Amino acid sequence: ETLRVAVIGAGRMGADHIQRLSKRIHGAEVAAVVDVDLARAQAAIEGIPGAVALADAEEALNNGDVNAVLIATPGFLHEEILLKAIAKDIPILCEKPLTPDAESSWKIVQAEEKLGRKRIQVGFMRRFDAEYSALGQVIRDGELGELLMLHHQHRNPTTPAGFTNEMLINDSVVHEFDAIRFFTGEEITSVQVRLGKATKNAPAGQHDPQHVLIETESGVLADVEIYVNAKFGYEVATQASFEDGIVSIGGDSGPYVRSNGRWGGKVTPGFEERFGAAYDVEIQAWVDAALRGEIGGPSAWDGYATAACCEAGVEAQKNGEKVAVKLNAKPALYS
Ligand code: INS
Repeated sequence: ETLRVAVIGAGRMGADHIQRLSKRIHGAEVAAVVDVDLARAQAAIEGIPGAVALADAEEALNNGDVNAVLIATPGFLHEEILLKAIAKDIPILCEKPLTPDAESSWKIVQAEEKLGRKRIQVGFMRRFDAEYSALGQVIRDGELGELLMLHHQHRNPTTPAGFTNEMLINDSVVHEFDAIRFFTGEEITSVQVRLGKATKNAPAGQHDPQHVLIETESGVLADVEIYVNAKFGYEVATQASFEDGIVSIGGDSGPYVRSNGRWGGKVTPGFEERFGAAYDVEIQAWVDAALRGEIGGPSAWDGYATAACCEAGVEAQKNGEKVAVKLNAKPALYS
């Protein structure tokens, strides 16, 4: 059996997933690529036998050759496609964010609950990064005692056109919200955002960097430096403080070169390089689970809970206060 995947959105992430599905992933093939820009969809299916290019997501979902969907459009377009895909009862991989706000994410959770089984896996790929998963294991094994604090650095070289101030939270810090929930196994209870001195390199309307302070149910404190116009390259790193030790992950790795009176190495340019291997593991886990009728990673509940964190974060950006995260009761389907 093979997943015949419709990839919706042939932009930066979609194009990356199309290559992955057609070259590296076992048990899945690209059946259709959808993009409002049909020429972009056509370019994306080049060299992929049996794949069709379409301009409309619904047409792809109704195509008899399609039995799974990977949604890689911008977040504000996810809700409509998700509801249609849930109605089709097919495996869904939805890139983050699930949707841009808690209310629409809750609608998705409710639609899935009504369906009665988990069909949606949300694209939080950090859980599949070798170092992130190793740190998760250290925390669960308790080998360094209790986890007390998490310090996150999230730095991007630049932002694409149209990246708003809210997107620093909704598109970027959403990854840390998920990572913190993944590490602690707890929900996040509050978010505060402090706006300090800003770089001149940010586009108008964006305050960059920002400092985000987060608390979990048991009182683990986490902070995030989100800095999306950092110029030098792409960097996502975490330092975890335990009772009996400190663990750092995500720093640059070798080769370290000494030459001409200098030492150093190359900085990772973007998320495709930084998380390429994690995306491969993530998509393979999705495919393997989908072929068994299950999901292989974070669920729509995780998408909803992080959306609620983002909503608190965006409010906190505006008022500078510590904002409580409001969550509806977790449906039995997700526990
Ligand atoms: C991207 C992507 C990256 C993240 C960026 C975000 O959409 O999710 O992993 O580092 O901040 O804008």
